[in-house]
This record gives sequence, C-alpha cells and structure tokens, in this order.
Amino acid sequence: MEEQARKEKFQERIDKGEKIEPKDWMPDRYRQQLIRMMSQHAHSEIVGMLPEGNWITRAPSLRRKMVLLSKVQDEAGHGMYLYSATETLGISREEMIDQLLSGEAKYSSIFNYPTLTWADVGIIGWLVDGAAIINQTMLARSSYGPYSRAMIRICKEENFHKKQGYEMVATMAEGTPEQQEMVQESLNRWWWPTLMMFGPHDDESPNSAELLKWDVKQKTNDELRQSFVDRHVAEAHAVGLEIPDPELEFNEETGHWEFGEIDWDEFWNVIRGNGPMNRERMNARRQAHEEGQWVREAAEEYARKQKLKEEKAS
Ligand code: FAQ
Repeated sequence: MEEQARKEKFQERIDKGEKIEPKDWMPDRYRQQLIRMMSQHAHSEIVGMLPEGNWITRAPSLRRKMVLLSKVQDEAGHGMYLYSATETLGISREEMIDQLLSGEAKYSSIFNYPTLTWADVGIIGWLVDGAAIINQTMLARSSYGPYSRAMIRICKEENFHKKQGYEMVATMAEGTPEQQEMVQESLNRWWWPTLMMFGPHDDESPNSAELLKWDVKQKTNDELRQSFVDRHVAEAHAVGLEIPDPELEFNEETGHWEFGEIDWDEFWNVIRGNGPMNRERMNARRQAHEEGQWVREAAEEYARKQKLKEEKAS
C-alpha cells in the first residue's frame, strides 16, 4: 500500500477508536512520539522514587514507614511496566536508560525539587499523584494498546497513593500548630511546581496537536491543569489549607477556579537541568546504574544457564 493510503487507513482506525497494537503498521512519527513520551514517563516513575525515598528511614511510625515503602516500590513497578510497554515500539531498555543517563531524555520537572520536611511526603501523594491520576486517566484511553493497558493498572495504584497522601495531609492539618504550619509550608512549595507538571500552555505545546490527532491525548495540557485545580482547591479547603495563589478566584459563570500565572522561566530552567535537585537526581541514577552492573550480569548469566538446561532437557 502507498504510504499515504496507509496513513489514511491508520487515521481511520484511530478515529473509529480502535487500539493500535505493536505489530500493526503505524507512521514512524507516531512511533517516535510514543517512544519519547512513554520513555519519559517511565524515567519519571523511576526518578520519582528519589524524593519520597529520602524519607523512608525517617518515617515517624512503623505504619507510615510501611505505607511509604510500598508506595515507593509501586513507583518502581510503574517504571518497569512502562519500560516494557515502550520496548514494544522497538527500542531496547538499555537505549532508554542510556538516553536518561546522558541527559538526552527528559523526566518530569516535579522530581527536581527537594523533600525538606515529612509533610512533603503527604503533599506529594496528594498533589503529585493527584496530578498524575488526572493525566493518566486520560492516557488510559490512549490509542496505543500497551500504553493504555499499563495506565489502567497504574491508575489503580496511583489512586491509593493519592488517598494515603491526602489522609496524611488531613491528619497534619488538624494536628498541632507546628504540624499545621509544616503542612501549609509544604503546600506553598509544591503547589506551583505541580501545576507545571501538565506542561506548557496549549499555544506553546509543540507536541499536543499530533498527540490529539492520534488520540494519544484526548485533552490539552491546559484542560488537564484546570481539572487538577478545580479538584484540589476543593480538597485543600475541605481540610482548612490555603492555596498559595492570591489570584485564585471562583468563576460562577464557568464553574471553574481561575488562577494566577505560572512562573514559566522557572519551568524551562528546571527542564534545562538547572532545577534545585537536577544534578543530585542524575548522580543518584548514575550511581545506582553503576552499582547494579553485577546484578544485570548475574541475571544474564542465570538466563543463559537456564536456556542451556532447557536445551539439554529437550
Ligand atoms: N517535565 O509539547 P509539550 C508521576 C516537555 S509520573 C519535563 O506540551 P507533551 C507518578 C515535553 O516533554 C509524571 N518536561 O509535550 C509519580 C516537551 O519536550 P520534548 C510524569 C516537560 O508531550 C508520582 C516540551 O516540554 N508523567 O508523577 C514537562 O505534549 C509520585 C514541550 O511540551 C508523564 O510523563 C514536565 N512537566 O506534554 C511517580 C505522563 N512538560 O519531549 C513518583 C505522560 C512538558 O519535545 C512519585 N506524558 N515537558 O523535548 C505526558 O502526558 C506529556 O508528555 C506531558 C507533556 C503532559 C508531560
């Protein structure tokens, strides 16, 4: 089939709501966009273990420690599903990791901020996982089968993460004056970086048009950001917390919360590698990769021996 006819047929399948599977024909650009976005997403899950992981040894009770340990472990699992789903597009895991470690591939800006207090653990669960759910509930309907299926499972776990984060936040918000101050201070630091997670405004988002056309995304960055604000302002108010935005105002006509402008210089600066924790995060990943070399070698050797055994047996 001619390239153009194939592209038209592909678009028809997308418009009918059919899922695209790994062995199906797809435009090279569709493949490249998915590799970019999904590998970036996988890296975010893995780098995203670091800020909260920082508090595992200092959790204030055994219960809190167990919940945090399993949450951080879930994020590792999400990274693994996503690397596997991305491999179905013809890129190897080694290539993806190389791209992360060389700085060629991005990961979410949010993970370049420090976790300074215990309240940050609750705030990340509530806000960062809350933002991830809004974005990923949409991606669960994405046209690429393996991505969409990974998202369904991931969203179930992220919902639990958000609930545990909000429960921590609510507990601190009705705790001692010091706890109340600590959780409000944490919200003040994380609110704006969380809004940045949704990416640049629609008119400055070069990838959105293609991703919408191919039904990878069904909503724009600004639409998702607005859903996040509407939901989380209500949740903040329900536990007596204040959103750190003097311009925040409810618009009765639209039924939405209007909010102030994001500091886009800060966003682009973090993406370029100059956020407060970019260097530390990359150093931690590089060190983990080097120290994991013997594990990868042992796993390969084990797989080789298993294969030999199976060959002998057959
Ligand atoms: N950070 O044209 P657009 C989580 C880049 S998972 C860094 O609008 P697009 C779970 C963008 O890549 C969080 N870079 O891009 C968890 C592009 O650069 P490129 C991760 C960003 O793809 C919780 C350029 O700016 N989630 O939190 C960011 O249409 C707790 C122009 O942007 C995903 O990755 C950013 N925030 O929209 C884990 C979801 N925003 O690549 C641990 C999947 C934009 O052309 C603890 N990804 N850029 O060089 C997406 O939904 C989309 O890719 C967006 C960006 C919305 C991130």
